[in-house]
Amino acid sequence: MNKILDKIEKATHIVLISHINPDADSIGSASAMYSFLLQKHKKVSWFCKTSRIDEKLSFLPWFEKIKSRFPSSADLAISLDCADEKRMGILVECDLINIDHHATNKNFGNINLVKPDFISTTAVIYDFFKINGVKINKKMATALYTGILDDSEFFLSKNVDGTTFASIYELIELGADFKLCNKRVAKSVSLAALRLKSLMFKNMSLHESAKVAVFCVSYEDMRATGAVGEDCKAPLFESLNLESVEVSLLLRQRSNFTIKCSIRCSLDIDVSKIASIFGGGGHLGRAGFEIDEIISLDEAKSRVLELIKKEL
Ligand SMILES: [Mn+2]
Repeated sequence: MNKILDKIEKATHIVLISHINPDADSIGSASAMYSFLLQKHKKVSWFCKTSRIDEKLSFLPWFEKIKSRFPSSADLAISLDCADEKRMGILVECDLINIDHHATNKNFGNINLVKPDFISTTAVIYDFFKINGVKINKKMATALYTGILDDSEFFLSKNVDGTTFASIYELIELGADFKLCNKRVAKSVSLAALRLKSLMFKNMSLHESAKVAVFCVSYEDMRATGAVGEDCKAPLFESLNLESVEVSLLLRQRSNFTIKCSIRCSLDIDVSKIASIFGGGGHLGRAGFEIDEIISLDEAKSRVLELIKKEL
């Protein structure tokens, strides 16, 4: 742990890295770290390769500081919630601290703080702050709460336990603006996201006696609705509530015609094994990967379905 504080102490310009297509956990982690590094009187930058970030996260402290250009003068980088190096979207040449909670993380940093049994990267950081006696202000508490809220699927995921609620209680005591977080992250939905959702459910197909739900989202669907990649997540989760469904698969075509895949599962199937075959990663019930070959959504669907069938 102190190796991390040591590295931070010695650095002059630190860049925080949120992953490509960042979620609330990656943005929340970096936001809390940003405040912490300012407390340490460090020069801080925040890098995210994705230039169009979900607006609903813009209430998080320092959000406006996010840049899609990597600062050349940084002498230390900290990656947050990046399951693998590729997720950073850049080849980091300076020292790197890797903070994450994905079981498939291969410890690609010079220093690694990777805790697979933690519900979110924000939970890892909260623990790090507590162990090291860091003063957690309201901004930090709000950012940490947001990551836990989203990665725990609003406190409904399988790995939620008493520790999760204890942390939430403490963060609210520390001044987390949880009502604002709930409103922005859990309650508000854009018209584009709602339109995408209706399209996704209209085109959803069921396989293996309706145990597997599959969504194919074309680039045209994304363009027509104006939705962002993150907007596919809610319908994907919701499909697991269908009484017969155990596994849900999303295949989303990107503007360059590569395909982004996400798998969610309500059983104890290690879907990250499937993701690993394609060079991706994840956790027990959720995984993601990319198919870099230019193939049709139908072709991708049959390839991945074949692998899912083997796991069922
Ligand atoms: Mn996460």
